[in-house]
Amino acid sequence: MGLQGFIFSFLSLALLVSGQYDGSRYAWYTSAATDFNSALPVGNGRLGGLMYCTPTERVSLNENSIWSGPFLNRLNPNAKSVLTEVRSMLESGNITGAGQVALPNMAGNPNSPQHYTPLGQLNLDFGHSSQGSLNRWLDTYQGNSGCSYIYNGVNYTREIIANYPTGVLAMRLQASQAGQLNIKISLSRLQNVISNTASTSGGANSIVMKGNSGGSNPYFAAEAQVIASGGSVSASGSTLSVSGATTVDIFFDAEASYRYSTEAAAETELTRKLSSATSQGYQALRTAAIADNTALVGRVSLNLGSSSGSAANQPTDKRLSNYKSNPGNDVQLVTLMYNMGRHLLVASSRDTGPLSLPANLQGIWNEDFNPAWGSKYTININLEMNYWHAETTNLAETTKPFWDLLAVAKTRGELAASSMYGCSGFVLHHNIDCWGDPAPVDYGTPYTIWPLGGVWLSTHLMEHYRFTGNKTFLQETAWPILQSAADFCFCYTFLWNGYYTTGPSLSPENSFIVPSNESKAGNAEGIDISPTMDNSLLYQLFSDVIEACQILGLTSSECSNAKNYLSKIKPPQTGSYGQILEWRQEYGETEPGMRHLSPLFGLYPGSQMTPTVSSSLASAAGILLDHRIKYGSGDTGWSRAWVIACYARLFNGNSAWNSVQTYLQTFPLTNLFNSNNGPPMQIDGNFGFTAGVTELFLQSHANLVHILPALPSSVPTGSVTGLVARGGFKVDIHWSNGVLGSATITSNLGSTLALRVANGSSFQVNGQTYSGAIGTKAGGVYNVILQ
Ligand code: FUC
Repeated sequence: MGLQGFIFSFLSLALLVSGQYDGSRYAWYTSAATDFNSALPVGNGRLGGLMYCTPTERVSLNENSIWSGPFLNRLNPNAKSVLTEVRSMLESGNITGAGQVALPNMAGNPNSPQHYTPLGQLNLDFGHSSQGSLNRWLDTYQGNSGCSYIYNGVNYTREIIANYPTGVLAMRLQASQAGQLNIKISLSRLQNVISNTASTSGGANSIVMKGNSGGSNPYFAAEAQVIASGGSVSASGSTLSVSGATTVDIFFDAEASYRYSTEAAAETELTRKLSSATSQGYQALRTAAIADNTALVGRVSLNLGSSSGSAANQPTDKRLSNYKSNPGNDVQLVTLMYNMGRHLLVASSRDTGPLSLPANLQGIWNEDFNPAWGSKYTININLEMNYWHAETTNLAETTKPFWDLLAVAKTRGELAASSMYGCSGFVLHHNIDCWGDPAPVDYGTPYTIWPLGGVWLSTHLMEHYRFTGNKTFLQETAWPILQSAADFCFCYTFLWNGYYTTGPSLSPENSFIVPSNESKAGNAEGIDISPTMDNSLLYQLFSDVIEACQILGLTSSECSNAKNYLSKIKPPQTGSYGQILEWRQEYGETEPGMRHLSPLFGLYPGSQMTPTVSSSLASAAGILLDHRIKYGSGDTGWSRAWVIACYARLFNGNSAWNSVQTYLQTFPLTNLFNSNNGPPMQIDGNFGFTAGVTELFLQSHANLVHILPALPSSVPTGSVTGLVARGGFKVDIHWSNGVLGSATITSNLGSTLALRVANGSSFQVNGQTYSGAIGTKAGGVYNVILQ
């Protein structure tokens, strides 16, 4: 064994022997993964790997542009011709009839776009029949994963890293005694493999697997290169056999046609990345991967105190089960889950060039050729939620793939706007795929005909500017999309009772009971005009356009139109028990505990219903939220995460904390992937959880940097450092006994700083009593303590 190998094994053993992983940082287990939901995820933003650590390892592999097929034009050619008719039916109270005309004539054909598919798996047959003293871990800080176990008196270790700078995955396999590694290595895929060949020619041990989606597009080539020290390697068919080695390193890449115009170009890139990886070697790749990962993940540190006794020192699966009966004992599980949300975003969403792809419904990890909801981009909550914590937890770079896909979808959506609605600008409905397919998806009145998907996505653009102050981004990336989103809305909305109104539309994904005289009374329907969420989205979009115009000094027609339209957007209405109304009238509810909180967009992620902006709307939002919870809302991981954020926005830290605990008792799978209360995994809740918890400690959406807006009484003492507030402020907060100890605010941009502490406490900034917004200097540091 070389010295490096020895040191590595020694470190792994040291972890194993002490059994003391930091319970806020590591997910770890004493048994091998039994399925996808217990295997541990790494990723470099484009390639994903899930390691099982079973005796015969199967690392699940993904490349984020390998989807089920090429772009499908699914636009329904009848849409435009029925639009006016459907609208008039809705206006005149024929709700049932409107749905019956809208669905067959506007739904896409076929109903579904393409879906995300697996790349395949890396199989490692060690010939081991048992695993003693097994230990496996995921480090949410470094972004790597590994395991060790004993077989026949030899300690075996596996480690997987995802390296973003070079763009590869790599593994190191080791035995503690020289010459004890014998491994059969292969790549496999259940469908559509074109070729799969192992070779040792020219001294390079490699397996190359090529495949496609059944047709030629997308096409991909994947390659594993194997370097064995202290043994020999032979090739037969698609398998490489290593015998008598002590250390084996595997370097892996895959490149797909989504990003390359020819197969040859994709293969050239594959060769380039792998030759760079092998010439650096495992240790250098590992060091670079960790440096890159920790530079991002390490920006934020959350400390909510220590768990009681040894609660946080148990393996993660045990902690999850203990937490169900004893949530108060293991506060560090909140911190671990928080850190997991940031690890998973960094692993599944990086700028990998012009056609980067954002985290989909499963992030980047999927081993199913027919995954739940196609593992697509659902854009009536899920993709948005994936990025809620990106800006606030100091990972703004991870949003680049979001903008890339939005730009692709804009081009597609402009054709859809013209074909379906006779409008300029762009329209998206409630799902898109990697090609930005803008046509309506599935076939149901509560979800299919919803034309504001592009508007919701577009509201993220101005948010990015608010956090980063990046004017080049605002001008070059954001403005063309905002302009196009607004152009669609100017054309598509119509005046109804004095307000610019959407329709046929819906309130994702709720339905209501058709009132008497509005056709089939008592039936459940979803299609209507002027749902509250649409109004809130239009309000946000037009406000964003006006803000962008001011910042960029623009005078284009969108700037004046947005002002005109904004003045005619219907404000949220309240109903019989004081609640925010979901629709234009108070329909009977089909599902009082509906998981989507669509009418509360203005509470979170919007700001229309914030207590400091409108106490009456905030209180109506609270009434609806309480009503939803009373009847069982928050019953999927993502829904519960949204609930956390909403209670935090209402400054109700204790209700938010109840939902934090309910979340952890109900939704995490063994590997901490979020679920909808059991498999399949869906990653939005991981991200939403981190976003929601962040809102407890820092908010900045209402022109105020609000420190400790919703501190739960269960976490009286703690700290969080490195969060980001709008206006470009880095914020570190320490609190004890339920009140602010001190906050340190670093101004990145020199913006004006308006502050609020907790429930309006008096405080000082740099020794001066705070009496109103203060000017800051870029780089300036502002210390806040209570008066
Ligand atoms: C929406 C939700 C479902 C699920 C799916 C991916 O349809 O209502 O719960 O999250 O997206």
